[in-house]
Order: sequence, then structure tokens, then C-alpha cells
Amino acid sequence: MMQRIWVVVLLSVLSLALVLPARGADRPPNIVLILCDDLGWGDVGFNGRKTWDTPNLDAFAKSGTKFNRFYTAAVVCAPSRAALMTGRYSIHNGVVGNGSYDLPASEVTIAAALKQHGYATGLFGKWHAGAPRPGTDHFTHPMDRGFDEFFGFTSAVAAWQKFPKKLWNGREEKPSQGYADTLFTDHTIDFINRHKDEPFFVYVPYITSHGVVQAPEEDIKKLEGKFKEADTQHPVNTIYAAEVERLDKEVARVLKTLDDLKLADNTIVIFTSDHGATFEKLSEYAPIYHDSNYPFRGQKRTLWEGGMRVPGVIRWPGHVPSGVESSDLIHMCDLFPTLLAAIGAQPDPAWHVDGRNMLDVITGKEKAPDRTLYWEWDEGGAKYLAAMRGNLKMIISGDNKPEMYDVVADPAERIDRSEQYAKQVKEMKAGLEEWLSTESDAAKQKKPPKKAKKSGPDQNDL
Ligand SMILES: [Ca+2]
Repeated sequence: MMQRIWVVVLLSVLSLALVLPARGADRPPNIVLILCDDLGWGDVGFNGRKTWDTPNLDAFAKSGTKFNRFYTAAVVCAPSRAALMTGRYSIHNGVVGNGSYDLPASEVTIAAALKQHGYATGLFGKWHAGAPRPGTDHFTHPMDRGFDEFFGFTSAVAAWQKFPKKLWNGREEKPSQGYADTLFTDHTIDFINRHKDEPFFVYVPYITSHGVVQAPEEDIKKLEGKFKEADTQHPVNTIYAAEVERLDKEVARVLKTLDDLKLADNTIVIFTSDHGATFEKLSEYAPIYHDSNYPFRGQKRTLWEGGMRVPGVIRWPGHVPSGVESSDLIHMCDLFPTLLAAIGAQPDPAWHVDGRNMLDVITGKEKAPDRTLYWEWDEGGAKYLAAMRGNLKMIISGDNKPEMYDVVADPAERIDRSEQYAKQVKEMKAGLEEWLSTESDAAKQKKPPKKAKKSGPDQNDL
């Protein structure tokens, strides 16, 4: 009898050991998710930028793994952010464009999921996960979507301003003074300080380098005369560079806070962008001058690599290898299940998360699984479809026939190999059609396009 009791006790201890994640730390890791806005692949030193400096980001990239094939889920703000928040493809979560209605209430965000596991959650920056729903003139509030705290923008158009006159602070919009990204960092630091003794998730969607080209004077001054300018009174190329240098300093402040509080070793930090740089008028064409998506073809609102491949770094000391570059294919939707796996949890099957748990991939234990990923972009007259498997990407732009590129050998997508890979084109096309047939009712319910106005924000600039 005594022996049986001991066996039961031993088994209980063993099963408890299996349930508890093996981390060496006495609590699950904190998560800091930094998302930039329209920041191009080539805008950062760790991806080859030499005409301005991002020393802190470069050091950060070396302290973790730099993912060279990190793909966004969508090529404008709202659907990219909605997919990041839900781990679901746009055609499933309903936010397929900036003109789509806000993220449906039935969708579960990563913040809400982490909250279920005892995380304090904060968002400091730009929310923007769709347009206001019919009968309302306001956006879904992040504090209704799993965030305990919020400071920043809900609206995309308001977030064009780098020196906003007002910002949301919790449930209230209040007068604001100062550079938005600096204010977001201030609030992030304050949040981390207040929650240092419990697991926290902080989402920091900075607004660099989207919107009106503006930067703090000291950062512009430092770069004065460095770039050719059409208008020396309004040197947009210099200001754009200054924005990114300022971003570098803001990220450094967040990282320093983790160091000072001795939290860095138990914190996962992710740095990425919502999609590639824009070559449109709102940015005053500075990203064209700087070739911000170099070496890729295309820009925001296209499914060329310049629209969808984004800077991607993950740091988690002792877990994610440091000083390493990875060619594993990571999709933005993977972050949701991967982060849950990192805390020893998993998404509820009822949430139908599309992303894959890539914990063993980001920790360098396994190579990325063989799978085909899909993209759709259809808004404002532009239409693209894409599928990707390994090095091969099939793209259908507008009514053109499918093209096939080896995006590793030919990252600028210049050599169409659709004839050479005719079999794969056929397979990917069939896969795409099957994928598109899974479109949700929410995704089909698009907001009617606004009539063109002579002045005021243009939908195409969001
Ligand atoms: Ca954006």
C-alpha cells in the first residue's frame, strides 16, 4: 500500500514537472513587441543601411537572431496589425484592407490570450485595426481588445502626425505635446517599471516611418547637409533619416530599461515592421530617394518582396541564438502561437489561429516546416495574389498570368521562372484558390469606398 502511494506521489511530481515549462527562471518571460510603421527592409543598419546610423538596433540584432525571411501578413497598416494581433490571415479575421471594418469582436487578440495567463498588457503607439463600424464614428478601443493600458492613436489618419495635438490616454483623448514615438517610449518605460514584478506584454507600435515626414530638430540637425534635397527649407530626405535615427534611440531606451531592471534575460523582444516602405506622396517620396526597400522590388500595397518582407529580429537570451542570421521563413501570424508556446501555453483551437508555433525554429532547434503561405491584396484598384513555398514565390499581379520567382537567388524578382516551375505554378494556383474559398463572411463585408474628396485624407495614403 505504502509503495503504491509513493508511486502516485512520484508520478504527480513528474507530471507537474512536465506541465511547468523548463525555463530556469521562476516566472514566464515578459514580451516586448516593437512594430514600426512602413519601415522598409533596407532602412536599418542591420539590413545594410549605411547612409544613416542605427547602432542600437544593429547591436540588438546581434544580441538575438536576425530573420532574413520575415514576412508580414498584409501590405497596409490595418490588416497587417489585425493579423499580428490575431495570428489569423486577413481573409479569416475580416480585416483585409484599411477600408475593412474594425477587427470583429469575435476575434481574440494576443493581448487577450496572454491576459488569460496572468500577463499585464499595455499598448503604447498606434492601434488601427480597421475602420469604424457602421453607426459609429469611433474605432474599436484597444482596452476592449485585451489591453489593460493604452496610450496613443486609434485612428490611422491622426497617426500621420509625429507631433500630435492630442492622444488617447486610457479611455480619454487628451491634449498632447512632443514627439509621438518618444511619448510612446516614455509610457512603455513607465509601464515596465510598474509591472516589473509580474509577467507583462507590451506592444509598442511606433509610427516611424509612416505619415508626415517630421522628426525632432536635434536629430535633423545632426544629419544636415548629408542628403540631396529639392527644398533645403524642408529637407524631407534628411528628416526621414532623422526619424529612423530617433527610432533607434527610442528602442535603445526601452532596452536599457530592461537592462536596468535586470529583466533582459527573461524578456522576449521582437522588432519588426507592419509592411514595406511606401513610395507614395504622403512620405514626400523620401523612401524612393533612400531606396528604403533595397534590395527588393516593390513597395507597400504590392505583394512584391519590397511590400511584404520586413525587418525581423527576436531576442530571448539563452533561448533564441544570438549573433545569428536565419533564413527560416517566418510569417507574422506565427508570432501569436509561438509567443504562447514560449510561455508554455497554446491558442484555444476554437480561435482557429492560422500561424504555426515556430518556437523550435526561433530557438534554433529545428528548421522551418515545409508549408505554403498565401497572400491576397485587393484594395484601391491594386490587385495581387501570392503563394510561397521555400524559395519559390508565385505572384499574380492584376490580370497578368502567374509569375514565379526564386526570392532567395533573385530577391529583386527580375527573372520569371514560371515555365521552369510550371508544375509548382499549377500546384500553388490550386492552393491559392482553395485558400481564397475559405474567406470568412467578415472579410467579404467590406466598407464601401468613400467618394473622392478634393481635400482631406485620401484612403490610399493610410
Ligand atoms: Ca503601415
